[in-house]
Amino acid sequence: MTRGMGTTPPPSVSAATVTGLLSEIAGTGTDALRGGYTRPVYSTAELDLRHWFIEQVTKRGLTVETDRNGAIWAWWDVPGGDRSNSLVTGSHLDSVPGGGAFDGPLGVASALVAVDILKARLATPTRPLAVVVFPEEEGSRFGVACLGSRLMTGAIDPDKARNLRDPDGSTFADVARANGLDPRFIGRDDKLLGQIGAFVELHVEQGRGLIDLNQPIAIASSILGHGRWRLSVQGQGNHAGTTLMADRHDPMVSASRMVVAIRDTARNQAHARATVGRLQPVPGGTNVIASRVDFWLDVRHPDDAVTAAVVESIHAQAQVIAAEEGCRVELREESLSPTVHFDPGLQKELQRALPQAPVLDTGAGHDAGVLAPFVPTAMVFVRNPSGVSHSPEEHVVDDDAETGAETLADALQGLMA
Ligand code: HGY
Ligand code: MN
Ligand code: MN
Repeated sequence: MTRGMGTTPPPSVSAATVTGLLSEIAGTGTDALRGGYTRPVYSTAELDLRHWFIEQVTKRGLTVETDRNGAIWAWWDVPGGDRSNSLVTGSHLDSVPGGGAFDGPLGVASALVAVDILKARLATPTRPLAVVVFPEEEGSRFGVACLGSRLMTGAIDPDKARNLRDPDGSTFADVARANGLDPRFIGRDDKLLGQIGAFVELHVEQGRGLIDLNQPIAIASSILGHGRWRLSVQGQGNHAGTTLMADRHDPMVSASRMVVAIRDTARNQAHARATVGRLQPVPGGTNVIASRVDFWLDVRHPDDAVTAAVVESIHAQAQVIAAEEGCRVELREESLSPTVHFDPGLQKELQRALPQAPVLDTGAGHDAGVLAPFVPTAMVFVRNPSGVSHSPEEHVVDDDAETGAETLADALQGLMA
């Protein structure tokens, strides 16, 4: 891997390493049941990670601010403090249930080490630099992915956000208020958006691209369009022992047939991906025929019109299945993100700084994808030798982790020139 800009100071100067920083949080939010990490936004685990981040950036002399939507911004200001045309990097600290150690935290830890490297190379930044941690990137608690960056860009209606509920029934407004935000003021932040000259997010690769290319680092070209829909299947709850098979209207059977139909529909559509990873029977008793089954559908495709057509076909099939089973089904869109192509100019700048890095698209959503329509945005991926993500198996080897941080520092320095 050739270095793009400058030479990295001897280890003694940038004492922190990505691996070392990640080891500091390795015990936070571990999930004994699922394995891996469960760090939903504003949970004790995620709050501990927020405190860790604030400690780290304070140690680096950065100015820490939390915005109206709960994102934490750590600024390395230029003399005089003008923040226009700033360079922003960072990622998220929340996780999916049973997630890996790197999805989110790798981007945050790499940004911290990149700041160390840049501080060793430059007395003061020629552009203001900020490290940001966005809340609820995974949407694991309130159901909408990238909730923090969607609020900041106005991509979600603040009222809809305030009324989002977590599995316990708490609203985002209540949880945000309990964590120091004023829910009346969540929403688009033109001032903050206007300050961002470029956003570069480093992230663990969540596929096999870099393994097959035998490269440690890639530059992102695009993010597959993706959405989430909730299907509620209404049947007749009843007793498992006294209800004859012929007399049943079992939503669990309907939902199960629908899940297989979803798989078949996606299999028959080139480049489509459809997933049901979460299913909730009500009431959920072993000896009870469910009265209702809710499940969530995740559909992705490079062409947004095809995503819509796949969902429409799934909905039509679900209605036929429900009717055959004497049930009813309702489908409701929960979030939708169009396919995003990153800023070509920024991508060229990164390619100049990282001449050997291949350019890859991704099927995973990111805050960078939400910001892309509003500010020049780019992403850098770090090799994941497991090729697996949203799972405890997700991995990054130490050398690649450090290469990622140095690459990020090179890229940021290139954008400072
Ligand atoms: O779901 C995604 O693609 C991302 O990991 N939030
Ligand atoms: Mn992520
Ligand atoms: Mn993720």
